[in-house]
Amino acid sequence: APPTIPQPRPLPLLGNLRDIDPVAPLQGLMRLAERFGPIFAIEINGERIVVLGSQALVDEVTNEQRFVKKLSRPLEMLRDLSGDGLFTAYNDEPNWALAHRLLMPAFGPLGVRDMFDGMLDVAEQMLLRWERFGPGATIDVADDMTRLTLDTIALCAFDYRFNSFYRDRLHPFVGAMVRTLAESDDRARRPPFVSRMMLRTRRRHSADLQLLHDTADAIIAGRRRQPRRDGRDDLLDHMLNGRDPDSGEGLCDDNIRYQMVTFLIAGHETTSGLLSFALHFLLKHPAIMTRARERVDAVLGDERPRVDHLARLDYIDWILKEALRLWPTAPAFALAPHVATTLGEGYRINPQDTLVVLLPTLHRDPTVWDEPEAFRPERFAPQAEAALPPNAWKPFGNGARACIGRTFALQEATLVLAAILQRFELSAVDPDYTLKVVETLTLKPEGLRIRVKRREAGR
Ligand code: MNH
Repeated sequence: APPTIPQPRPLPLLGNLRDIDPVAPLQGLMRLAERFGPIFAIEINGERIVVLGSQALVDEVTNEQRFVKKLSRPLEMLRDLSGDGLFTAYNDEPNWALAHRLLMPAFGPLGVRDMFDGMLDVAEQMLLRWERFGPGATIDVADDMTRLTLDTIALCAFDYRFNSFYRDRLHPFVGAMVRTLAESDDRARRPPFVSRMMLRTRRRHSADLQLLHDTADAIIAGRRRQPRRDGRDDLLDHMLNGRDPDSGEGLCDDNIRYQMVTFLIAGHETTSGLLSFALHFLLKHPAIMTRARERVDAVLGDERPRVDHLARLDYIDWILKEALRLWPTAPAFALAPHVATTLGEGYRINPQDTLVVLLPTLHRDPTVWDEPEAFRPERFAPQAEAALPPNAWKPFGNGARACIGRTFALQEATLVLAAILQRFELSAVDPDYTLKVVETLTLKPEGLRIRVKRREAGR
């Protein structure tokens, strides 16, 4: 007989609902993985979810001949916001392939190099603000990283300025977005009739969607009224004017709006979390902080950062990758097999199941990483990285549906981390801060506050 997939005992009607942590579902799954092992099942609203957290199993399901991306329930709920935009499109929706072909070049290495000036523009706004407020000011790390990454994606992709560093409170877009993500997650767990009865939540949700869509529509209308002056095409121009070379097709207005909210959301929450975790780890590991600063000083000296510096900031790159190992900020992705099949030691699965790759658990697989909990950037030094087994580190997802913004995110995060270290000494407001991870579909360290002091040397 085939082995049965371990599962906490389900209740009639509720299934495994009470095994889910409503506040921090992902960290709840990590605890279940410690109890049940690298493969276990839970049943939510009649759907069987098979959670995978080892390199061996993930290596198997990343085979695109056998498995494809599945929209998990929360992503299905998110379609109210982003429809058939790249992130929430079904694999066979025509707009996925069309948008993928039209937009890939802008997010490739050359396209992203062109966005360097926009990235530096926003980073310097943040550094200047930190400098002006001085060493007595308390900086909420996650808030400022959110200002930074939201402004960066909007400026680089759409030539639009949120001007978040000129406001005391975050732009209303951010609140609407965070609530929309959280509501999509909650809806995925609630029985549908309960969601329908929650009138106040529904009203707020509609208002949030409206604000997010209006923001995108206003940017599109602005561009139609007034094309960019420098004659260079940005991502928005590619969306408005791009035509498929074979079919001559372009993206329709609804789809452009969906892509825009997708980029604004996917393009900033995750990178903001990455920078916040990276700063947390540097503060907890003074020797790594010191080495990072030495590397930055050796490469940048007192020069204004340039795109050609980035390739030499390899230690910063390792730090970011190691931060993404321990706390991958998009912590899971979902797949399903094309046809009924078996997995691992003969576990039976079928296309109705949702396979969830639980990244923080995968990234702690003890057969791959020694002392998995230790923060060690050297794990990503070229030789060490090359020796890793395949699919042991997957923070950007898999295959055709992997992250389109990977190069963008890593370039932005490398630049920002280096520019911060070049200019400031950092200290935690609370030296005993212990990491608390908050979840809104993405992960962030909660309550991390720092002070910054201008360095004597540096720029
Ligand atoms: Mn991103 C898909 C992680 C930054 C735009 N991204 C994914 C997936 C993961 C992911 C995982 C796959 C999801 C799935 O299989 O369901 N992304 C990240 C992380 C960072 C990140 C960890 C930063 C760190 N992403 C960005 C940035 C952008 C972006 C920046 C845009 C500028 N991501 C996307 C889009 C997709 C995606 C668009 C969907 C791609 C597709 O399916 O075609």
